[in-house]
Amino acid sequence: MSDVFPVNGMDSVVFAVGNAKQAAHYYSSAFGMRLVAYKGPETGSRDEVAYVLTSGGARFELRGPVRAGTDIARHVAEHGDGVIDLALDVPDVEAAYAHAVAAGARGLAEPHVVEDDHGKVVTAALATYGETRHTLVDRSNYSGPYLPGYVAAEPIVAPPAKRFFQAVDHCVGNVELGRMDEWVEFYQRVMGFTNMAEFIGDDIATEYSALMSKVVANGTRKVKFPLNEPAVSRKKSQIDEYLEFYGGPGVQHIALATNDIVRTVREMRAAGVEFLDTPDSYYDDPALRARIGEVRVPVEDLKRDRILVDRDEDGYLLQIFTKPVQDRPTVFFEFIERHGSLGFGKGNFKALFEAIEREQARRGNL
Ligand code: TYF
Ligand code: FE
Repeated sequence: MSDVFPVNGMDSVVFAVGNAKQAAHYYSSAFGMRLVAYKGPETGSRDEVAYVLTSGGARFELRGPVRAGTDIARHVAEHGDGVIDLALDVPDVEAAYAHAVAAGARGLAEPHVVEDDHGKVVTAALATYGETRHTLVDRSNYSGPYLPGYVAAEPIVAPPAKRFFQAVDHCVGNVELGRMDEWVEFYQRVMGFTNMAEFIGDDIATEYSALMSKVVANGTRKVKFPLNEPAVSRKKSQIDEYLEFYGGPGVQHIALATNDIVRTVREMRAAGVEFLDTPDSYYDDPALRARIGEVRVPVEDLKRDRILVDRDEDGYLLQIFTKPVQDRPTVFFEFIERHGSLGFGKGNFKALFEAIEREQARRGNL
């Protein structure tokens, strides 16, 4: 079968933030990322600054306004800090864009070449849920630090001896009530993505999650996009809380792949990152030990660090979730260490959603 929309992987996750200078420091000192590129007034970008940071193959761009009246300033005023672009690395921007637009996607930028002394980059952009976009990027003929217009930059603080994460595992979107299936269908039609087995259906929703979720992925499963919608239930859904405070649909969480979640969590906690708490009862439940069998870390260590564990037919995974990383109860991160499992932690949904709801209640939003 031929892939109608070949994708190599995530190119970068782009954030609009109110104070990019301080955000760059946070992602350096607390997430162990390395500043690699910059643009701003000093480099001829008069209205906007951008800091580009990497950790292994994961790349974040933090864009901030230098003055009022810019699009980034408006976005931040409306949504707070958030993700504006899940940029995709594609081998053929022209073909991908043409396919997407023919399939009904809204084009935001036609394919075009940007170039400097380091070579050429081809990009185009498509609209997705809310004000989020997918820029399509082919940088295979480019050797600069990021894109034309950006200059190389040095790390803000000394990066940790071992990086805390090495890739973006999945990016989750929250959409309005009743719209999830439309967006699943969008990714199927526009990008040829297919549904993955894991989903949160009506049954789980009415029992405890107050949300429904389906996952779409590209052919190689390198790019995975779960999509959530609120479920009608007695309590206010965590998705409704997000939609209210973000001011519409948007990216809910970015999951980052680590190969040593214990070290990652310890070092990030020491740097002041807040993670969701999991009750002792989760670890003391004999059913958990029976369900997960042998994993590489003693359950006592998982308990100390509040790391969740799940097993399915393909293997197991370890995961943990941060609290929201800005003042609004919107975007958060997940860290995930996979050992064969291709899932998203189905066995943890109950404990996870209870932990999220405790936070919601503390904020007065439940
Ligand atoms: O990405 C996932 O599917 C898991 C579980 O609001 C999850 O991380 C699902 C919905 C949600 C928070 C986490
Ligand atoms: Fe996730």
